[in-house]
Amino acid sequence: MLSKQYDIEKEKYNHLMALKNKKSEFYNGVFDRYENPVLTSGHIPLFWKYDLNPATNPFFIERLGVNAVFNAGAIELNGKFYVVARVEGNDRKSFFAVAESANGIDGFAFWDYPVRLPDTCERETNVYDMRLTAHEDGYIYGVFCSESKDNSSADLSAAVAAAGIVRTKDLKVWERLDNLKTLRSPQQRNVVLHPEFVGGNYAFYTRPMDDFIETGSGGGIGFGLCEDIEHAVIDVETMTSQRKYHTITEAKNGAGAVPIKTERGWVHLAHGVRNTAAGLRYVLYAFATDLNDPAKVIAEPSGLLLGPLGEERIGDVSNVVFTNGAIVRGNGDVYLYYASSDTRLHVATSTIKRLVDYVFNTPTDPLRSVLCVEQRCGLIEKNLAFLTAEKVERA
Ligand code: M1P
Repeated sequence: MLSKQYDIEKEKYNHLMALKNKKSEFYNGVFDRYENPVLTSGHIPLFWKYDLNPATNPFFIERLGVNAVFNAGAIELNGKFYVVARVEGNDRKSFFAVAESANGIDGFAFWDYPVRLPDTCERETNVYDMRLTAHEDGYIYGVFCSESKDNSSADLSAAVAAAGIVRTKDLKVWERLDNLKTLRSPQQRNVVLHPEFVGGNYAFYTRPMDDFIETGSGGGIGFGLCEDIEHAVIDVETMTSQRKYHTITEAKNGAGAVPIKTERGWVHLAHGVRNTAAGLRYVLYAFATDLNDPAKVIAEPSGLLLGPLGEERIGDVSNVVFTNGAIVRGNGDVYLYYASSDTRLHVATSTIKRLVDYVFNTPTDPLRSVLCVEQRCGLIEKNLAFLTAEKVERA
C-alpha cells in the first residue's frame, strides 16, 4: 500500500500543477511577466524521486532528489507548447526532460520519462541548455552543452565545453550527431542553430571561449557555417553581437533563443554578463541582424531587456536570468522562457510587433555617461514640449 506521506506530497504536487498563472503588475511595454514560475523542482513527478514501495522505502525517503529545473529550449508542435528543460539532480548532473502545456503559461507537466540521450561521448559528464531549432530541412535539432573533464589540467574542476547536437521529429526519438567542431575555438557553449540554410549551409551562432568559464579572447557571439550537419565543422567564426567595455556584455554574452524572423530582420534574444563585487550578473538583451546576412547586426538597443527581479534574484547562482528558448505563434505572440538564478523557469510574453518596435526604436548605447545624459535630456526635452502642447490642447 502507498505511504500516507505519498498522499500528502501528491496533494502538494497536484496543487502546484493546478495553479493558474496571472500576469504580474510589472510593466515596460515590451513584455509581460507572470506571477508564478512555469516549472520548478516541485513540478517533478514524485515517481522520479521516491521509491514508492514501502517494502523497500519504509520511511518514504527521497532516493533521487531533484535540485532545480531551469534553462529550457522551447517549441510549439501541433498547437501545444513544449519545453525541454534542464533538470539538475541532487547529484549536480543535469539532464533533459520534456514538459508540455496547452497554453504556454501554466499547467506544464513532465512526460513520464526524461530524455534518454544516445550515449556516444564516453567522457561527457554533464549536459545542459538545449536550444531547439525547427530547421527548414524538416528536423528539430537540439544543440546543447556537452561538458567533459579536462584531463590535461591538474585542477579537479577543469572542464571542456563543446556543443552536442541531436535531432528528432517528435521530441521522443533522438538521433545523436557528432559534436560541433570549431577549428579556431577550443571551447564552445551557448551554440544555437539558425533555422534556415544560409547560402546552402547550416549556420550556427557560437560563443568562442578560451576556457570553460572565461571567454578570454572570444569577443562575443560568433557565427559560422558548415556543410554537413551530421559531422559539423566550422572553420571561420565571424562576430555578430560583440562584448563591449562597461556594458551589460562586458564579461561575456551568448546567444539564447533561436532568432525570430521578422519583416525588419532577425530578432535575437541573448544573455549578457557583467562582473560585480557580488559576482557575475546575467541579464537578457536583444539585437537584430540582417535577413539576408544573419551575422550582420543592424539594430542594437541599449542595455538590458529583462533582468532578475524580486525572488528571481535568488537561487543556486543568484542574480541570473538566462534564456535558451522562445515560442513564436502564427498570430505573432511570443512566449519567452527564461530561468532565474539557475533554479526555476518562467515565461514572459510579448508580440513580434512589440519586440520589433523595441529593437529598432530603442536608442543604442552611447557608451559614455556624458553622452547617456545627453540622450536622456533629449527625451525629457521632447516629452516636456509634448506635455506642454497637450495641456494647451486640453485647456
Ligand atoms: O550560471 C549562469 C549560466 O552560466 C552559463 O552561461 P555562460 O556560459 O554564458 O556563462 C551556463 O552554464 C548557463 O547554464 C547558466 O545558467
